[in-house]
Amino acid sequence: MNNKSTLAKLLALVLAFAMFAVACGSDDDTTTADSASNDDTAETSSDDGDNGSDDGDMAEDEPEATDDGGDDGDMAEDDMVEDDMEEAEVELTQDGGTLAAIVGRGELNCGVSGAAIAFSVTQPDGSQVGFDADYCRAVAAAILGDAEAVNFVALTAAERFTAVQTGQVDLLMRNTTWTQSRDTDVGMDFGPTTYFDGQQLMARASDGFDASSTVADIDGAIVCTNAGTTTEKNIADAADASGVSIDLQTFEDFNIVTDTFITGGCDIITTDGSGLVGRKAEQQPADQDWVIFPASPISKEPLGPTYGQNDSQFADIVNWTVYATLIADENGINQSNVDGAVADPATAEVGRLLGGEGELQSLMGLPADAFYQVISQVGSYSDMFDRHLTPVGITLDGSFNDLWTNGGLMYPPPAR
Ligand SMILES: N[C@@H](CCC(=O)N[C@@H](CS)C(=O)NCC(=O)O)C(=O)O
Repeated sequence: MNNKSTLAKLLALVLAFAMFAVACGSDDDTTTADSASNDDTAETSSDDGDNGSDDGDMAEDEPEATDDGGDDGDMAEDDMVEDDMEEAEVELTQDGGTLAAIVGRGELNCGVSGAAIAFSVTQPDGSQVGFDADYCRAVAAAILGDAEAVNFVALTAAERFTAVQTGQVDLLMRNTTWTQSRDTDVGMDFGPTTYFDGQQLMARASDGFDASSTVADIDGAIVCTNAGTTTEKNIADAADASGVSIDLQTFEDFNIVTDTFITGGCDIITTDGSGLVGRKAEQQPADQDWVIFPASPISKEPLGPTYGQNDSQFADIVNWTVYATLIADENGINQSNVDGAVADPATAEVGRLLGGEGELQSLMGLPADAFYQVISQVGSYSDMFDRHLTPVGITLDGSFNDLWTNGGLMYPPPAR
């Protein structure tokens, strides 16, 4: 027994040394090994913080082959695997099957809120209207050539991540903030931000609030929001930081949050600034004056597409659909002039983007004219913004959501 365990320890030592030697074998490997060990450290501390939650464990239990293309962690082992295993890794990370599933069923399952004014609102006939709903349509247009081939699934904030993890939805477009824990612990990946938002508060002017109010002014207030959001955590942190005590009440549905505010059950409601602007535009009673503050939001809320982890083909499709809507704007192309642009592209990039010579869409399994279909059937980024967000009073010009050429944060990579 003793001899055996000593032998096992010796073997483990030799193996560990061999792994270290391989990891440090070349400049490239050293770089990767360093970043791998940094990743490992980060993962360990995040798991600790999470009290070993199932989600964190699940991420670790994932087969190596589906784990971020093998880039993070265990690089040395990766170097030692046989060639055929490396090929298997590439296949799995290139195509997790989502595209084939969508094509097979003939529609995209897309999770939305259904109650987020200007982003996705369920209509009496069951259809969805809004900026997020249009991004679902854009992805359907890219994949299936039909913007209407979407099965919308209305989800509360608390329901949404399970719907992605279980594959109930292929894509989630639901005012969802990209955060570190959601991206790493919960089995999901995030695409490019489609709306740079930030959390604010809304109160009645008759209670003494105005646009210059701050979190320091809300001591003793009943503050309401919806459960399962970044919002509830941010406001608790902000109240602590400002040394005020609040009565935080959470509800499953933001419609109930707003109704409770209207009838006086909440002094303050808080969520993404865009949500407050939408609610004020559509629901402020004639005898109330609602004010939004603080002028500078209390958090960053980068909202965008969310999908299941480790399907890089589908991730590419969603990401480049978003980029295509922005590249169109960079080139002055929108729904009304895209046909002229296809017939006579002003630049080589426009030609490639819309399916002409040198097009790149086929490389990700899409029809060559996928992004022409997106712009033609749904529109460019500014088309969608103007259709849904401008009418409730949200401004594009000069905001974070403007193109980088106008001083904003929207900077799509080149279609090359
Ligand atoms: N961005 C935050 C908040 C998302 C959220 O739930 N926003 C509200 C207000 S815009 C909403 O979508 N309400 C509609 C609903 O609850 O269905 C998050 O990802 O946690």
